[in-house]
Amino acid sequence: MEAPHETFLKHLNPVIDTLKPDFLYHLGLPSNMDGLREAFGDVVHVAMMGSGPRAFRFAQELTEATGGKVRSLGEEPNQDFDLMSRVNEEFEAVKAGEKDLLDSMVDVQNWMAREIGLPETIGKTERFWLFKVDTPAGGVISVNHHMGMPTHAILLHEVTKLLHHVGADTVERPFEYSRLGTSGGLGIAGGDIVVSNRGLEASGLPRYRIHVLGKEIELPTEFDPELVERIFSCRDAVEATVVKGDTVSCDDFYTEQARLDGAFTFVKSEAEKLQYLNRLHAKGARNMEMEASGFAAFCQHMGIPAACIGVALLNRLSGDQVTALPEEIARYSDGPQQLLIEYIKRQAVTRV
Ligand code: R2B
Ligand code: URA
Repeated sequence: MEAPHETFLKHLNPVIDTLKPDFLYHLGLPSNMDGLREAFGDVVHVAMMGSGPRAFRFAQELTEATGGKVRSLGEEPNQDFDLMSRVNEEFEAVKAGEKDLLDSMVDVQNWMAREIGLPETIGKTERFWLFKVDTPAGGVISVNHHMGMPTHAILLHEVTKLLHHVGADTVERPFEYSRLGTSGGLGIAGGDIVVSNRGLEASGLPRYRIHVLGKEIELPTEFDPELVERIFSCRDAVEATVVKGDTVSCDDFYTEQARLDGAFTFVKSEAEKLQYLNRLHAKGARNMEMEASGFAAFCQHMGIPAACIGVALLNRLSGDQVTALPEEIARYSDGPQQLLIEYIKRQAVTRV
């Protein structure tokens, strides 16, 4: 039984310490699972991004860039492991209806990854793809959060509970969170990166509102100014233009983002749309997406230093459709990843 530790987290719910185990349902990880503390007890940073494949690539690039090591909760790499005969057995089991094809694909993906030191998923993959990399700066989780504040909030609750259960939330070494994402630029070009000062709701106000017991609760939405500055100061390491600004978070890509190309639209004209977007720009907003304000509110409430790094896929003052080619989008999406990798590398130097 581990001794209780002093947590840096604010407003941490004491009930979770009475749950034996606390089942982190969407991650598929019970808090008393073997190996969990060894795998996650050293986490100093959690990088979150929309898509599972992007979380995989970030973990892979981070491993390579830092000389880090991929962490697994599965079997250790083993000289006697015969990948092809295991894949064959798996194929026979699926053919015979003894194993589900999709479960089998995740196992095969992880066996292949383990053979060559690529990131492996930890926990179940139905909702989130979670990877862990041991870097010289400490443990880093790379995980996807899907689209929008509701799924991101579920991930934030469960990852934070996970890190508390494994004792990573110490006062001596508080962990940090980041979101790496895509967005619509406001007066900035495709490929430009915004490190957010704070999140704004679609009205342009710096707040995040939720309803609890039928009553509205309003939370502030500031990112950690010191972490924002530390990440921003790494911009010399990336080719893209990096700016600081506010980020507008909406509950839809189409309707709330005032697009004229949704299945329906409440916006009557291009002029009406531009009036709204220009008003946000004049107030200091530089991009528009779907998570920053809920993310900032969660982290500010719990005292977790957090930053949001969003790349523009287009300038919304010039259009609505994302017409960038797939290779351009891949290059744009790599910008925030490279910025954060540089930050993590510099943290390793500071910590030595
Ligand atoms: C940016 O991109 C996604 C929508 O395409 C959404 O998750 C966001 O915030
Ligand atoms: N993601 C968004 O939410 N909006 C955009 O315009 C582009 C990406």
